Amino acid sequence: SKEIPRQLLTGEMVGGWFKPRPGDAHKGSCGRVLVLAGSRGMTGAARLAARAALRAGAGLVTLALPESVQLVAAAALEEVMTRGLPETAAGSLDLAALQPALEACAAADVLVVGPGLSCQPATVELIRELLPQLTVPVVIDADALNALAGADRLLNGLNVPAVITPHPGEMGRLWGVAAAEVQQNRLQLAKEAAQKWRVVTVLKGARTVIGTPAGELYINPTGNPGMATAGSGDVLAGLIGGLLAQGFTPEQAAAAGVYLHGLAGDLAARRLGQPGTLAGDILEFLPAAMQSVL
Ligand code: NPW
Ligand code: AMP
Ligand code: MG
Repeated sequence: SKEIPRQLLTGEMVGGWFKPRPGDAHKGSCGRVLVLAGSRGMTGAARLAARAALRAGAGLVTLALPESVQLVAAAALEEVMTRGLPETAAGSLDLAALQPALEACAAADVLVVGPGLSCQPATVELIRELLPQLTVPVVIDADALNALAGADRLLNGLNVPAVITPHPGEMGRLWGVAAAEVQQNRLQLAKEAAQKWRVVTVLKGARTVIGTPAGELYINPTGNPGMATAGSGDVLAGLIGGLLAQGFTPEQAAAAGVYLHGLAGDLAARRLGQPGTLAGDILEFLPAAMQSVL
């Protein structure tokens, strides 16, 4: 079979994309991230993504989530600001959240959308209305990707740079094939999807593959099966958003995020063992992972 050209990510590449902070940096100049995530029963995903954006180095992070879970989420988040938005009877974001969500986006540099949103019909509708109106770069994960299943053409209608972060199940729903078929053809699919949708495509799983709209492919050597744990992907989405907000290009943010997320998972597993590693531990080891490439 024909070899598809691809590049293995290295710590040297990733370290080279970090610029030292100017001495007069302030929190407003280090990137403002809005995380639109969470629903009743899945506030953890939203909190992990928001904290990961801060760990990436973003100066200010706001988590916007259904109003009935705002206070419980806020109680477990010291550094993150929160904003409650209109919700459905099931406790997920309602279509009525569209205008306030767009306002919050306009005050941010980057949007991270999807973790823990749920697939309630009104939430799906909200995502489908919101994405074409965005004016800031976006990281699209989890239920925001599920909302695009059968409507993937909306990706081509984006007016902003985007990174999508599907796991094989989400990629299968988006592409219209089974997850097993995605796994048989990871490189080709990541490349084709990135070129078709013109978004940086992070196809997750052991040896995550990153496809770019220009047709390049990167493969990630870091990470371990200890990362197959609830919330792991939610950390990655926030991390990529936080890097994007600091001036990384979408390609760099995706590649560096994936590499550092895996490295943090490796450091966590070395200390805690693979079965005992939690997504929150990956978050705690992110600073050490970042320092090791700088
Ligand atoms: P299977 O099981 O093998 O048939 P879903 P989710 C497949 C939130 N979370 N290789 C898998 O296939 C998320 O953010 C909240 C092969 C299955 O069909 C989302 O909003 C948490 N197949 C929501 O939950 C912590 C693979 O995909 C499907 C695969 C649902 O997201 C947990 C599973 O994916 C969670 O993050 C692989 N490597 N990976 C919280 N604390 O609040 C996945 N699949 O149905 O999209 O469910 O990923 O859990
Ligand atoms: P999610 O399914 O959205 O929570 O994402 C899971 C995250 O953990 C992704 O970043 C995957 O690449 C990573 N991950 C899961 N399983 C493995 C594995 N066996 N080896 C390396 N990374 C993994
Ligand atoms: Mg996920």
